[in-house]
Amino acid sequence: MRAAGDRVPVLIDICKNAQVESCEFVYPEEVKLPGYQPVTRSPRALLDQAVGLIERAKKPIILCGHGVIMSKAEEELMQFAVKTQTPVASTPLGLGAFPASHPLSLGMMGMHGEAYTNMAIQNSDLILAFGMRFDDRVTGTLKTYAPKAKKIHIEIDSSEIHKNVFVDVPLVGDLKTVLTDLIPLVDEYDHDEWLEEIQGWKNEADSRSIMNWEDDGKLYVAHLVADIWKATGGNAIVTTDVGQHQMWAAQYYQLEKPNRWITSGGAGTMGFGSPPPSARGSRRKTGDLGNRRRRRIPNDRRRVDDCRAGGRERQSRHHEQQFPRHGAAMAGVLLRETLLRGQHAHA
Ligand SMILES: Cc1ncc(C[n+]2csc(CCOP(=O)(O)OP(=O)(O)O)c2C)c(N)n1
Repeated sequence: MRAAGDRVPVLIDICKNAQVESCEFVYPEEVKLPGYQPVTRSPRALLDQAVGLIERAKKPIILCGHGVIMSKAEEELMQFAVKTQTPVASTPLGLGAFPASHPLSLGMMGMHGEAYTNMAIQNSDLILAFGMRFDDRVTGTLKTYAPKAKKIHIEIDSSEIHKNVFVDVPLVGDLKTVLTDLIPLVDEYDHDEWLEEIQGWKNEADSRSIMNWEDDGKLYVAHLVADIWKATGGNAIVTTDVGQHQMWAAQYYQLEKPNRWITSGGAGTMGFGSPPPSARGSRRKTGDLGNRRRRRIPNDRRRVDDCRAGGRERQSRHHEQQFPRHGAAMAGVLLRETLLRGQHAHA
């Protein structure tokens, strides 16, 4: 399936005779799976329906999921958002697909997301869901989820359509292909009033934000993560385990680019934080559990293992031994030490 272009977790079930018999193995040049023929393009009639909804929308919002990164559709997302002046909220795994510093970026949505982002979703009249699956961590109670919004869902996995949230226009296909088809069909819009309304919620939230607190001599994780973000110029590859520190990293490490955020999503098991940074030498793995690709990385990109205070002690000796010679382990140790010192300072 990976060779066929999809990058999802794959269960390999090896039957008994394959385990005990022997044969000549030739690696196939082209993989053809009769039972796996994903649709990559949406029909024009459905695209036109989507265009109609986009045309009528006064308060549209894009929900950007991991699918944007898997489909390599970051550029198309940017083109669509800018052309239609539609703000972009991100799922935890979609972070980095749209630059956090962009004026249309609303950051992370959902249970651990920004309140103003969730306000924008709840008050929107059109949701454009790009490569995301309306997980309960981003929707909350489905009965009250975005009640005024029409919904367009672009998603390669047809089993996700109408699964959690009923949508008005399902566009099953590869996001990059579907957006490439859709962008020329939509007009340019400005949604100044809507963007101002969101800005009002954002200003209100900013006035209470921990990021705007005066330095009172205490160490706050939000400030620490933001300082690491500044010190690394936002260019580090950030890996996390599962838990509160993961959400802090998601909230305060402002990602500008994709594939620098290695964290587990729906399959969130504690212990995830150990394998990614322990990839050998200066190699890295990118993406979610099912989306790991090894690549050489330039030495100037530092890894920050944001595993929280004390977390490392629980990890196995086996993994300890595999930490790379430079980079992540050091950053992880520094962060942990600083957090521990911070905790002691509070005690
Ligand atoms: C294997 C496993 N067991 C339990 C959980 C449920 N769980 C999610 S976060 C968490 C606490 C994690 O604590 P820690 O690693 O110290 O990180 P923190 O939340 O303090 O940042 C637990 C028990 C899980 N996700 N995976």
